[in-house]
Amino acid sequence: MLTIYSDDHHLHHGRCELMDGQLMPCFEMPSRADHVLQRVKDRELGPVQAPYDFGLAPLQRIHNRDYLDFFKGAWARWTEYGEDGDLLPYTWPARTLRRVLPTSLHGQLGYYSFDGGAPITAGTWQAAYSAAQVALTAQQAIQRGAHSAFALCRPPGHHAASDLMGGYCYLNNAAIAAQAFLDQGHRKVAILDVDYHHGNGTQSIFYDRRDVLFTSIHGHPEAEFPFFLGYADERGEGAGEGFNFNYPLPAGSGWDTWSAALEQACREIEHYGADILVVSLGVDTFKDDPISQFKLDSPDYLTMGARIARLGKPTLFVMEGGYAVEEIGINAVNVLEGFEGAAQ
Ligand code: SS9
Ligand code: ZN
Repeated sequence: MLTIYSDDHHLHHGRCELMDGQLMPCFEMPSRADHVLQRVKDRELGPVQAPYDFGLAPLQRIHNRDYLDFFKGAWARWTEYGEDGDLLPYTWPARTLRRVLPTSLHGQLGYYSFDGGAPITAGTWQAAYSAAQVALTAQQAIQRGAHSAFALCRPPGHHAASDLMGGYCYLNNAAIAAQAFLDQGHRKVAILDVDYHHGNGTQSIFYDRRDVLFTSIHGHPEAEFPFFLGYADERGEGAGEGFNFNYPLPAGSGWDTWSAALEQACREIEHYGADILVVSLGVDTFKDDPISQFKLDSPDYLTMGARIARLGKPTLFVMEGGYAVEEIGINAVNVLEGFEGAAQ
């Protein structure tokens, strides 16, 4: 399988995040992607190529122009204050407040984010832009006839909505790639989000559309980030009604529970008749993940990949979460090897 990768992800390294009342080093760190790349090479998964630059237009198909402008320019505005620490929001337009766009940097940052978990650093825009190009380059490989490809993206994307950052995510790499497939002539794209956390950004982007089916298996939002989306009764709206499927599972879920949900998601994807499958590949479902509560073990990821392959669709894998840094490479590449072993 072809892997697309860029070293540009190193340009994004958030310093810390709030965890249990303390500032901790960010769990979403550059070594994550380095470990995955190393495993791709160790296992001789296939060639590793740098991304092409498709520019801003495919990003603008998913993200609002004002949001992209804000994100691109935020760091320069921050340095004008003489600051060089991470730029983090601290006030959001929650209930009772107005959804106005203030003029101040921090007001705007609150407007364009939904949590305090997406630090902007000097290189965040460039790293996130590059991650989107990685996804688009892998998408192009499939468009040109490859049966599968792996976009080794970092920072991840599935929590990012059309004009919101959060949960370590800024640009929704999977959504940008899914839209590119549609723009290049495909009619039905299915997204399968296997990250431990609900892909709230991806769901919201496609919620009122039927040309993208969104399915997600994740920790129940009653108890887990992002808390305010990802419930089973969210089925889509308007033209998109019936094209959104959430499978929230309790903490402690292992492979038996998880794979039963995967069966249901696969049934929906088959019933939908997708031309293309985009997998939001998070491996924070692993038993030793430091911020998650599922119990999948490394061999389970081989089985996961094999099951996905049986759908028989051209498949784009887009890297999302996974914070057990030592094992992230093994687990992510196991999915890809399981897929290749079972794909015809
Ligand atoms: C508090 C926990 C916030 C956010 C998780 C985002 C996962 C992205 N530090 N957790 S896949
Ligand atoms: Zn996650």
